[in-house]
Amino acid sequence: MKLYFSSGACSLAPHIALLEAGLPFELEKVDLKAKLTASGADFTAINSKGYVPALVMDNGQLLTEGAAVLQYIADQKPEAGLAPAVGSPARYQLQEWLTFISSEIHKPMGSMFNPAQSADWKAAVTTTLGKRLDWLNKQLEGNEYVLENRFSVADAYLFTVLNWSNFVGFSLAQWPQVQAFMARVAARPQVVVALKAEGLI
Ligand SMILES: N[C@@H](CCC(=O)N[C@@H](CS)C(=O)NCC(=O)O)C(=O)O
Repeated sequence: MKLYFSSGACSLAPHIALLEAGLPFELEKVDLKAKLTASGADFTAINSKGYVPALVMDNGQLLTEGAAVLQYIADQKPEAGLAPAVGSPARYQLQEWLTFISSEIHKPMGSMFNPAQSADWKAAVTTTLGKRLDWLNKQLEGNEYVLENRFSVADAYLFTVLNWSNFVGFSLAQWPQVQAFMARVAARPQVVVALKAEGLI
């Protein structure tokens, strides 16, 4: 497998998942502005969507969209327990979490990096994100992780997109369970490996 990534971007989640699963993989960094890979290839020729994450699967085909990439990785090593079994009720709950993280947190939090974001737009995003984090904070009461209280690819994704709060001036201080979750995930040995590999710590 080969993961195309950009430091600290949403591709950090599959990077963490690959490490947590203990699977062999290659990494190639992408300059998202220039749309060039570290080896000088045109990234849009690899992924015509032009964004990360993009994973070359073991059969050589490209898979994009974080929620799909994360589930593919988890399913390559079921014994690592990063996703419930396909077809089980818990698997649909994992998909519920991945969809929630993608649409309700990833995209609004990501919009805060946009230099064209107006003050009104930023205020609206901040309000909506606050409601989502109020809800998330309650879900984490008494739970170390979001699904069945064990680490899954949903936690890797949630950690990745909430980590952007450090870069966009969005404090998590109002949500103590969320803050504790971030510290818990950041302390996992394979997460530390991923953060170091991406130059984030
Ligand atoms: N729908 C995609 C969105 C991926 C995405 O937002 N990627 C960002 C980094 S976090 C990116 O590569 N942006 C560069 C661009 O769109 O040109 C997914 O869920 O994987």
